[in-house]
Amino acid sequence: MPGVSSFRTTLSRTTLSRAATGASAGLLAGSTALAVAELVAGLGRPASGPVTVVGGALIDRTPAPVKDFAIRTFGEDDKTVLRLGILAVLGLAAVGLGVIGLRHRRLAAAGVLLFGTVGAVAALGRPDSSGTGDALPSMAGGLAGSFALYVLLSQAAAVKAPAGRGGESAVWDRRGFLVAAGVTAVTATSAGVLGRFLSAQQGQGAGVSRDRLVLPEPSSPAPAVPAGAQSRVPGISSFLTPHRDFYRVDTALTVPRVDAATWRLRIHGKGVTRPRTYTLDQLLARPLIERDITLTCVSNEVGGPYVGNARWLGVPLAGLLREAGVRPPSHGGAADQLVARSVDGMTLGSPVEDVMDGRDAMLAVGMNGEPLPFAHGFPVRMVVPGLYGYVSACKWIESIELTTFDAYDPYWVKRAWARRAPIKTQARIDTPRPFARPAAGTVTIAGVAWAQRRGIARVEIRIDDGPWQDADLAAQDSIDTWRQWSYRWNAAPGAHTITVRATDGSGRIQTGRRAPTVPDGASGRHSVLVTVP
Ligand SMILES: Nc1nc2c(c(=O)[nH]1)N[C@H]1C(S)=C(S)[C@@H](COP(=O)(O)O)O[C@H]1N2
Ligand SMILES: [Mo]
Repeated sequence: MPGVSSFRTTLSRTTLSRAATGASAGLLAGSTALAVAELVAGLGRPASGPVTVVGGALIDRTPAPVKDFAIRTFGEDDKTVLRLGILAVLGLAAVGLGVIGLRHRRLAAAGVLLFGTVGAVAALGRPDSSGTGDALPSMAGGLAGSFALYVLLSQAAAVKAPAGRGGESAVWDRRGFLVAAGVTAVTATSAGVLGRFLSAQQGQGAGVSRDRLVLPEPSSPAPAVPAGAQSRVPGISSFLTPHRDFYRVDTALTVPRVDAATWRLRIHGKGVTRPRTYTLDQLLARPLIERDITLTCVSNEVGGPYVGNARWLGVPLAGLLREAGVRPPSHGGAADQLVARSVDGMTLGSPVEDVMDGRDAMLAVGMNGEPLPFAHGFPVRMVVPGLYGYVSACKWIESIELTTFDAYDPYWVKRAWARRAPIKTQARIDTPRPFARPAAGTVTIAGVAWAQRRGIARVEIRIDDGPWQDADLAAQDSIDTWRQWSYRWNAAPGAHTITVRATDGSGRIQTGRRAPTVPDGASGRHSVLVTVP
């Protein structure tokens, strides 16, 4: 029956094109919502934009193992993946609301408002929220999106209405929808572009303040890196890590761009008899130290990439604390925990005893001869040799509070990580790479080993189940830096497992016992499987 089949085709075509109309109305309204929200955020505080605050809220609620998985799998792209994920979910929701709205226009418009409200609530819950104004971008976006969806769907309803009436008005109504869609698209695009522009403008003061910053000479310069500290073996990590290769781990979806001119550091809390607030110029006027220090992330797997070595320039932290009246617990001080807080609301807690025990704990302003890059904490961050980053290396720092471990758990400690986390001795094989196929004969195995505060005294290599053999150590720079090593191996054909272990300066051999990164750092030995053809 040709009549029926042609009827069905017409029906399904109509249904399809109706659904497509609803979906495009939804997507257009969703884009409008996001663009208007970005515009309002750009007028106020860019970090209060909906994708940023919802992403931040999700990061804070991600269980430690999942976060570790994300870092492991996506590495430093984890934030891009999260952003794209949020946009994908929003896109699907927008399509859904658009289609639902074909029948239930008010409900769909209310749905868009609900998404705006979720964003507003997330914004107010951010630790760096600066008040109710942070809810504005999401609310404005929600309202704009809701209005756009209602208008578009009204036009879409008009597209349907003329069936059975005059063909002329059907044409007119379809045009009405297209016009409304076009106006919405242009509005959304302009709002989005303008919002981006305004956000970029806001970061400019910070950029100018960084460009203008001239770092003073250190009163205590770092000794020159010993000539023999940098091995020439191809494929080994360079002794000083260039900025572009330096790992970055933080929860910031948008890198905070802090204007050095308005930046302040406040020192206060338990046992602080002289609370003080410093400007950057005041800090820079003090005697500065320059030191090579290797930074390590607790999320670094055995053999992983989250470790880097830099030349830091900064203000000794112990001196500032003493001036504020702080004494370490061993000298009767009341506070045993120093909580550093950043402009984005991150908190990190270090033992007061450690930062005052004579090690080069500092408020760093320079990294490898330059002001800190924004991603690494401009204008000021903490660096404490011997402690994992999450219990010491606060970037974009804005205050230091003296308290106790009993009284306060900082960010990561609330999320299953240990209160105290000194760095574990580790050695990493940089070359050959896993599953490499080096030719038989002499193969140079090389890598780095670290045990900040203790130094590296020995590195040994084992081929398959053979005996441990001493690797050659490159010169040691300081006990706070990693140390390169290499081993010339006479490789015979076959599959081989190369394993490495280090001994620290106190004579302790790195444990072979495997531990995951949570709660206080991975342990175990790095090994690499290669095939010699
Ligand atoms: N404000 C802030 N500071 C932070 C973090 C963070 O998430 N926010 N992460 C810490 C962690 S876990 C590490 S390992 C180091 C990493 O410093 P980097 O990114 O400069 O290598 O910064 C620390 N400082
Ligand atoms: Mo970390």
